[in-house]
Amino acid sequence: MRLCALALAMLCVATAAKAETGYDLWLRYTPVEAAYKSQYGVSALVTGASSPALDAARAELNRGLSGMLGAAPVPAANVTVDGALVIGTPASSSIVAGLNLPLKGLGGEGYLIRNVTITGRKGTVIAANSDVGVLYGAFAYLRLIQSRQPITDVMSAPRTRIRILNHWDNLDGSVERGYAGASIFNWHTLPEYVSPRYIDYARANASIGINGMTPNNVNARAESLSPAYIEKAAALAGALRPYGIRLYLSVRWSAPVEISKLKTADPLDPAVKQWWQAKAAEIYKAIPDFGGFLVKANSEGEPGPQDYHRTHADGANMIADVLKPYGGVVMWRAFVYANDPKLDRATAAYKEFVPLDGQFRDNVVVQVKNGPIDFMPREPFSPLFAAMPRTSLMLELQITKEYLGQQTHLVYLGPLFEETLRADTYAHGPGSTIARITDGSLDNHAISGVAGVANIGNDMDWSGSIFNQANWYVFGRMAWDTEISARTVAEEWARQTFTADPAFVTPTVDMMMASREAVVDYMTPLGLHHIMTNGNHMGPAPWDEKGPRDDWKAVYYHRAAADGVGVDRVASGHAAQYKSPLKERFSRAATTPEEYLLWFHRLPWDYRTKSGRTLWDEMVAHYRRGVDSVARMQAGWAAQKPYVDAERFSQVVSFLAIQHREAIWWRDACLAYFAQFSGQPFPPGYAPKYPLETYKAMPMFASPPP
Ligand code: GCW
Repeated sequence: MRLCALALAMLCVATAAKAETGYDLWLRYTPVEAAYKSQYGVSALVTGASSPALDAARAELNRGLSGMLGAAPVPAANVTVDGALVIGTPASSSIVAGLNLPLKGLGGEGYLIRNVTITGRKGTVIAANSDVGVLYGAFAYLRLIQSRQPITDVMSAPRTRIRILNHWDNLDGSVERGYAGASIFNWHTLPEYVSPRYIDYARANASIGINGMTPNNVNARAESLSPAYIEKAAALAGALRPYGIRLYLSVRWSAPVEISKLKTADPLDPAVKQWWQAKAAEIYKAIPDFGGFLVKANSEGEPGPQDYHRTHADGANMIADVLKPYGGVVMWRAFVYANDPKLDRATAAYKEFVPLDGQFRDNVVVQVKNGPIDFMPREPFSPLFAAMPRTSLMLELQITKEYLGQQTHLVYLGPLFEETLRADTYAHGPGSTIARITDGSLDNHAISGVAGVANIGNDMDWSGSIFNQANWYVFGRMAWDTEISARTVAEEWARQTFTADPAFVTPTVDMMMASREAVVDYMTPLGLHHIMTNGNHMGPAPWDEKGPRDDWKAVYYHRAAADGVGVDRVASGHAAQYKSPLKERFSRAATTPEEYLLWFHRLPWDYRTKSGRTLWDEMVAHYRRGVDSVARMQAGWAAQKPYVDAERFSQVVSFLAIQHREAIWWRDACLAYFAQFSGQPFPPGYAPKYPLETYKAMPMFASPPP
């Protein structure tokens, strides 16, 4: 009897999903169901010459296949059995060379997966022109198995050259706008100790095609360029190199003054240029494949060439010339806005950068945030994208969700990234999408790229929540393939991260796809923006009118009063920064897409929206809808319990509860505030629970009970 109970208990343990911390991300490699075993079986792994990237590919295939199929494939030098997997380049493998595969169009990073017959045996080949291409192919092959898709012929090459994570990590281990713990980069223990976590970080990035990273904050410290830190960075670069990931550094413009006591950091001063030349020589000696510099200059108080009455182009070009002999690039950020109360912040970057078009060296790429202000839940795309045809432009996206609920809110960013990439700028007529500007094809630029502000920290699950991992994932997949759809990527991710069972995947992906519109609705509907708490950017504070500068106060961004709400950005000249027909469209409220209504226009509270409701009633409806969507997400997730291990399941349950409470907080605080001006009553049953003063008095991170 006792034995029987024991056997039953053991059976239960064996069948219940194993608790997971999330550390393995989407690279879990759990066993495939028996029905799939024959479909994916690999008898032998056939490799040629070895190299760091090929060894990484082989190690990953062994790890993945042994996890999923129960045993690692037998290593072999030749194909002697059916079911062999051959990997390599024409240079590293005579078998690959002999297959005469169409590798030409794949460039230096693309790959091909193909079912082939070799010496009469059926097998599969993963081939590329470079070793790192083979590594990308190995990850794609494992992705097919993990997501239970058939191994059919695949050819894929990245559309962009630089696919880079920007970590806003400080040297002391803190992370600016980080919600996933402290930095994973430990500058204290580098260079001697290369944490195994760096390798897992590299694996995760390579698996989604990311090929660059800056480990230090754009609000940079000069110390990053000191000899000691260059040595530390070199050790990190060495760990990432086999995975095709290049290290770049954020640099502080005044570093020559701070490190070497130069009198100036004027880019046209010969001594300053010499300093950078010597610094570049020192860096490239330690890191031969160093990628280049990322610069935040004359932005939010950071030093820059304008301190010496020089332009952004003067600054960028000087260091570009220094990096040129080594093949390095300069990523110069366009996130600038002067402290000028008369200037509309949304127009600022355009005004400073467009006059410089044509003046930048060909190894400078100007890095532009997706929207004109700052990573809001929704913004129109930045008009800069269409206005600098003679400059390489990179798109900067934010993965870390500074303004979209940070750690806990389940917001899948795929739809936001897709909306940006597919936006038509009309730079050269219809079809001039941000994707084609970012990939360099619209104006034939050699440098192209996408940067993502990372959401990675030393939390066990890397990203602060399981669903935040999807945002890291979709960033990489879309940087590689700017045309891939957000839904396709969500499906891939959900299948690998949880299970390929359609009963789980379909509702989960639906939930993810709806989540971005939900956050827009409960935070900033109808083109509202920047109405969050000053400083931590977390909760609602449309009433905020404190702070050293006008454009850091919430009231600057909505100007609610009895006569209306919104910013007249036709008057400010912002609408006219867009190309026709957008500028005409955005210049009239009636033709402006309603999601941007109050971004471009200041309208009376009784303005009739497309639904026939007044602007006030429409605003109330959106805020309500946002909260209702989160309630639906909670109910939907509750039904997924049978498919997910308890640990990850319950994290999502708890975080959705926080999100629901905070969505109500956003809705009610904002409506209580705007109601003072609207002059219209709440629709019956819609009034916020507390008076405005209660919302205003909440301490940090606290919201009133719903
Ligand atoms: O989004 C804002 C952030 C700052 C950040 C800045 C930038 C790194 O609030 O923390 O600084 O943008 O992008 O430079």
